[in-house]
Amino acid sequence: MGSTTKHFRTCNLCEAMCGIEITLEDNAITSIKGDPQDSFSRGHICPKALALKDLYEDPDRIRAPMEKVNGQWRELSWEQALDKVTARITSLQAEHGNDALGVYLGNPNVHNTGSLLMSGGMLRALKTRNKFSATSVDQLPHHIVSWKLFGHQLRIPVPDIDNSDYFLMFGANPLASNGSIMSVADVKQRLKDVRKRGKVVVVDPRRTLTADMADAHHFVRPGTDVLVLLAMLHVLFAEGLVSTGNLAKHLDQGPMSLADSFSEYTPERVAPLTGMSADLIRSLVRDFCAAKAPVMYGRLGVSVQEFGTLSQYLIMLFNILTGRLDSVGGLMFAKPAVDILAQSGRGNMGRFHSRVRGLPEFNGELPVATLAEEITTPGAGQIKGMLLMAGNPVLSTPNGEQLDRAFKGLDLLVAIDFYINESSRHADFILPPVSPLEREHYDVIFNVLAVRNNARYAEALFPRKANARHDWEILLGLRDRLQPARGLKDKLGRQLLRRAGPSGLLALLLRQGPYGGGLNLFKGLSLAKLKKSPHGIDLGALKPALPGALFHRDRKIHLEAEFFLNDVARVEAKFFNSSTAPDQLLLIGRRDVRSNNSWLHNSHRLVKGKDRCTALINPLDAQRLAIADGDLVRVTSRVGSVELAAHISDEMMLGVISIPHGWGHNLSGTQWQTAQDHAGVSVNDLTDEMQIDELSGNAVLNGVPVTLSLVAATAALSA
Ligand SMILES: Nc1nc2c(c(=O)[nH]1)N[C@H]1C(S)=C(S)[C@@H](COP(=O)(O)OP(=O)(O)OC[C@H]3O[C@@H](n4cnc5c(=O)[nH]c(N)nc54)[C@H](O)[C@@H]3O)O[C@H]1N2
Ligand SMILES: Nc1nc2c(c(=O)[nH]1)N[C@H]1C(S)=C(S)[C@@H](COP(=O)(O)OP(=O)(O)OC[C@H]3O[C@@H](n4cnc5c(=O)[nH]c(N)nc54)[C@H](O)[C@@H]3O)O[C@H]1N2
Ligand code: SF4
Ligand SMILES: [Mo]
Repeated sequence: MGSTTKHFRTCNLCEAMCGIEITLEDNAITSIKGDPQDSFSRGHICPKALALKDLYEDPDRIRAPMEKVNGQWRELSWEQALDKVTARITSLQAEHGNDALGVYLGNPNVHNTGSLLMSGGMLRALKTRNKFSATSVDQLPHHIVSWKLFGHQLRIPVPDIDNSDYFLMFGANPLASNGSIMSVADVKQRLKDVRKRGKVVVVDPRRTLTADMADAHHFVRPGTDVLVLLAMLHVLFAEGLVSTGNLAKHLDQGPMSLADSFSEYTPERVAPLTGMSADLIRSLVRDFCAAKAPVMYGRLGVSVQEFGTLSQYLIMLFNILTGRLDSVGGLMFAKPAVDILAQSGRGNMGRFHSRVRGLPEFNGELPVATLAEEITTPGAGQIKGMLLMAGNPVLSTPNGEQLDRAFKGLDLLVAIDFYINESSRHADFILPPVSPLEREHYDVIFNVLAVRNNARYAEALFPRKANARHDWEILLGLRDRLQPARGLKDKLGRQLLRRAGPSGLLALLLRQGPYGGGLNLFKGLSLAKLKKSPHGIDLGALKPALPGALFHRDRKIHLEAEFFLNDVARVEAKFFNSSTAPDQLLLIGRRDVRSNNSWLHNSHRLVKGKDRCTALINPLDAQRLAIADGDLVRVTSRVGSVELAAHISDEMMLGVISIPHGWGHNLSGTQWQTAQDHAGVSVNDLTDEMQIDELSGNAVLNGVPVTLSLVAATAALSA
């Protein structure tokens, strides 16, 4: 008889932090289930959790460092690989300057405890200003709003979903995404509970799964949320509904002076542009204000549009002016056990600008929409080499095709990744870390954004093999070579850090954190206690946290009207002084619960079945263009065109088309067999790198103008 063991941990694949129970028989995974005893997720799980097993077992996963020589991959030892990469980076920077090396950090870094806690020194050792990340195709507006208003880019409040009775949601589909900037496992049940107390209302150009279960769903024309929000603030002032309540004492200025900014934006004026009637906009405000514990939440659909930052500001302002920030059932600040805010930069903006287009840095990073031109435009400071860490920007950033060509022309590309993806296929070196189950896990970031305070830690399920490396070990290995220790103290410090590893740092941070015992080793939350609590420790509901949560020296919320509301001039120019071509459709994205950005398509169980990379269009648009369900259509934008099957559905707003991102696995040289069989096309071959939210530099991925035409009818295709 073989041995059966159970292992409990949190799934690190998305922001929901589900507790899972993994069963091992003779050291092989036989099941992954939701852990009903988990203090946070109460047994919830989604189909992606099983991909953790697939990732671990995947024969396509790279397990040894590799170098491409004359177009052929060959394996290296870790010593050889790290030495060679260091030599190449050093000579590149010696010849062309430090900024000639660009870095791109992808999304999985924030789901990786070791990378989060240990990468700082390595990034500094690279001495380059050309740092980019997935932040600027995602949540950059949220950081800017929190940095300006609360004094720290990570001081982001989240909906207190468990106590809310009116949940007004713009541009989010948590039933597919499992929640974002709102870590909330089991979101479906939690939204059902909101409905029992009151209402869930969704504003989205598509009737999504979330919209389907809501009390009301309203179509909005992509990219016009800013107009709806300006009008909602207009109504708030015009109808005397501003009521900051307890928040008043925390504001740096009286809010009534802001009224003028919204005076022009009557619901009647914006209605024809947004597709939402004036009556509807008024009723949204009135219903919100009539509820006991309402909250307004806006997420990715709002962030990645032309007025993403202004829109996120207006959502925050609306919550503030109705007294819904730091209030039970409103937007609240979490109190995580690891106070990562104390350990990280508060934010900074515009200290330098990108070389070619002059876009501002935020927190030391430049907008990724400018990456390709920084590689292809000659001159001092041109990027000649790239380090990709857990990212796939060819599929995930605007005008991916152009970036793909740019990567091809680089002198050096190094990827820290366990797959050869559409971006790392151009690499000279691949440095593969272990897969998620081979490392310890604690959610350092997502507990900052959790709807309930809690702490969970899991050790590696499988110890890493002797010839494998953790991400953090790769990073330290490169750092030690690029910037050798200076003096004995530095040397000892580095040895200590390496020996401590992520869990050593975590133990310290938990002790120093708000629930830790500090110097008293017998008191408070500690790593040892977490190790003895496989289902995690619940640290209670979110609690009001002002003014302590604020980082500004005066301990006030800064309304920063000038910085944000100056952008209204751009709104005026865009919507009221220009016209759009009549035959254009607006393109938006979409997420599916069985997909995760660009990288889980190598798991057969997640990609099998119906093709999910389709163009969703409204029946009337289809009729006008003589397109039938299943027909092959061509979608064209300023930057490119793609061909894929159309799927006709009245879940789409008229004039809007939706294509999911993360597909397009038909490029040669990648190393994922299954994904290639379910290739799809990349929507980011349509999104436009020149279309950005000018206030932040964030990419515009929703509301991209495209045209649509029939390539071949299904009948012809099957003939
Ligand atoms: N059009 C459109 N584009 C979008 C979006 C959209 O909605 N529409 N969404 C955007 C958003 S929100 C995001 S976050 C980005 C994501 O964009 P990226 O972060 O660029 O891409 P991912 O698809 O997450 O690719 C992650 C890579 O990391 C590797 N990886 C996974 N785990 C680890 C690990 O632990 N260590 C290392 N070293 N590597 C690992 C995977 O193998 C994969 O190759 O895409 C953005 N792009
Ligand atoms: N299954 C799955 N889960 C994921 C991911 C994944 O790829 N797959 N990715 C993870 C990541 S990195 C992130 S950042 C989160 C994102 O999580 P969410 O913020 O929930 O993002 P989406 O599911 O893309 O939902 C965005 C919604 O915005 C709508 N939308 C598009 N344009 C507009 C617009 O102009 N106005 C309005 N009001 N709405 C608009 C879209 O139709 C869509 O329903 O999901 C995470 N979770
Ligand atoms: S929702 Fe799915 S992918 Fe996200 S943490 Fe839970 S099980 Fe993992
Ligand atoms: Mo994201």
